[in-house]
Amino acid sequence: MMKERIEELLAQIDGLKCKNAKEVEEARVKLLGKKGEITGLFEEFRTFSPDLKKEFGRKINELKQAALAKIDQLREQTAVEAASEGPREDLSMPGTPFSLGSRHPVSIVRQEIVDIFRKFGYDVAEGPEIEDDYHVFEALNFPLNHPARDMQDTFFVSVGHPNPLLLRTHTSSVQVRAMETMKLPIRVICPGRVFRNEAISARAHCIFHQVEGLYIDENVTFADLKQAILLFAREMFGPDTAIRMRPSYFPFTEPSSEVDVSCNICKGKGCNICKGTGWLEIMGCGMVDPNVLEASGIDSKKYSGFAFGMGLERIAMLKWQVNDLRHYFENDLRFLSEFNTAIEV
Ligand code: 2NM
Repeated sequence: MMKERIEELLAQIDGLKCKNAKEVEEARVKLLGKKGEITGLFEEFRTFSPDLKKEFGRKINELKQAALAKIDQLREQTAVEAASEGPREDLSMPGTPFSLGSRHPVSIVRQEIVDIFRKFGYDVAEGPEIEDDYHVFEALNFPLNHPARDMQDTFFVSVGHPNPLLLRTHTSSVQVRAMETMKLPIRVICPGRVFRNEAISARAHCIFHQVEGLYIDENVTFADLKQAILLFAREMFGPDTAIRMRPSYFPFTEPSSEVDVSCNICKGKGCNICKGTGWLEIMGCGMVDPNVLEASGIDSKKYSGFAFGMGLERIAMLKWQVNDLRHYFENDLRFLSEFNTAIEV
């Protein structure tokens, strides 16, 4: 009786066919479910004498394995068939549109500036945001009592150390590292994020972005600086742009200068963006102080150079008339989506 049932079921399993997953599940329940036929055989088997158990033990287990294997195989087969039989995608339908997003205004101006200087032959260098006092102040000719070295102005990471760690207040530290390591002549542009301990307002923020540049070679003069900046300003703000330089002071340059570009909104006539002056301040610059060159091991008798630096938030403010620095950091989509230069993919 047991022998015939097993053979019958084996034949049934062998010939089992299912059209879909539901039928496979039904077949599984019928054979192997709680009240299934094979389950029933196992219950009967348990009551057998040791002799009969010996006779049927292997066969009944083989039956179970055959059923499991067949169910598995049918499951796979019906899944594949279901996938290929389902309603086909209508390839003539229009795609689902999704928004690509846009670039941050600070990223846009950084890219523009970096692209212009790369075209002029400058390399791009980056450096650490957590710097040491030496690369941010000492090597840049900041006297020990300079206010920038004060806790009020700089975020310190470690104090009570001869060369404390701090968040860089300008990217000039990257240029110091360039002077220490690069072969002369040096042409580098250093974009990066900088940190100053300021109360946050429409006109000040504790985080902002700079691009600084440095050129060192034999016989570099202030005339070279002026020409480089004029060419940059024309590329950046349009071919009719004029520049003017006003004397200024930085610890790391001598002489130093502030650079204005002609206001391309009112064409120099005077408007509320240039506050009626016809000029917009865009950067600081100067001839690298010999002390700065010597600190990084460059012979200031043989070499000279110029350096410049600009704030990206400020330039983006002029370009798009952004009236509050805080917009740049708040990630409000109503602001960010104003700069709809699609991301290049
Ligand atoms: C500025 C203005 C003027 C500057 C100087 C240096 C270095 F490292 F060469 F000394 N880097 N950047 C510099 C000079 C930066 O930003 C307003």
